[in-house]
Amino acid sequence: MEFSHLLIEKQDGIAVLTVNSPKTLNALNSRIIADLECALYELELDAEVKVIVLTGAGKAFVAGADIKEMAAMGSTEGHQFGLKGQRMILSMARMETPVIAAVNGFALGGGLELALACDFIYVSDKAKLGFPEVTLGIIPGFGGTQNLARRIGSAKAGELIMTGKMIDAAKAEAWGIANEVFPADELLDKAMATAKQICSVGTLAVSYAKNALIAGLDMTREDGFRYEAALFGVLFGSEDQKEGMNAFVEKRKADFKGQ
Ligand code: DAK
Repeated sequence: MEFSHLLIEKQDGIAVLTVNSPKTLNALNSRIIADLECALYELELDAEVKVIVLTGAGKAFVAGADIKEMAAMGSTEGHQFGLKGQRMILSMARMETPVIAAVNGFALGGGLELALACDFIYVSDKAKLGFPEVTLGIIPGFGGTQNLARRIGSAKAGELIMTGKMIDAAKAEAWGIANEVFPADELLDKAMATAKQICSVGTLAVSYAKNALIAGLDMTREDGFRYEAALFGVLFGSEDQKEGMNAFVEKRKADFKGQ
């Protein structure tokens, strides 16, 4: 399927999904939100794709939801817009395929929420992150209050969300929003190298690990342990587990099939 403001490039099990509307700093309008949900679903169903790298064209990752579109909305349209965005964000958590955010520039508001919905975030040294919603008289609405507080705690999340200020890449890393900062011209290569590493390990194990990590966040510790044990057990019925362990014993490289 073709998407007017998304680019998809696939190579060796990795799909690079680029939000491509640089004139408006990749701001998320209803069309782009719907297309992103569709594209992610399509990539999830593609057996060749083991990892997705999400990035933006030009100087922004995504500078937020489209303020010009939102400015004209009434409450029904605002509600529909919010539901659409939340559905896209929630569906990312349910995906089996890991998604790495390569934040190349501004990740603001809905853009930061999109990055936070990825499994982890790499940032360029040019990136600026923040939740400017309060400067517009609103609050984050694509799960930002929940996902950021879970990631870095309510105090730091509160400082970002209640002030609307932007932070730079170094602070994003120090605060635990970003895993690592890279020079801008190396960001994509670094994300691709990590994606390649993920492609080389047990595909089924990766998706179960993602599932355990995300589902466990909403469980008690004990329920999380039980859930982890159940998934652990299921993997012992998989070909990947046999292949991984046999390859170790036979001193050869494992050839995982994701089954
Ligand atoms: N929306 C629409 N257009 C945007 C945009 C945005 N978020 N961000 C930038 N643009 C457009 C600019 O208007 C400009 O277009 P023209 O004027 O040339 O037509 C073009 O992109 C280039 O931007 P600038 O000229 O401003 O570029 P600068 O480098 O000078 O500044 C900037 C970059 C990122 C500091 C600045 O553009 C900026 O402050 N942008 C707005 C950032 C922002 O406030 N983002 C948060 C948006 S609010 C909801 C759920 C979620 C949300 C809402 C509802 N529900 C549940 C209902 C989410 C809300 C948000 O994300």
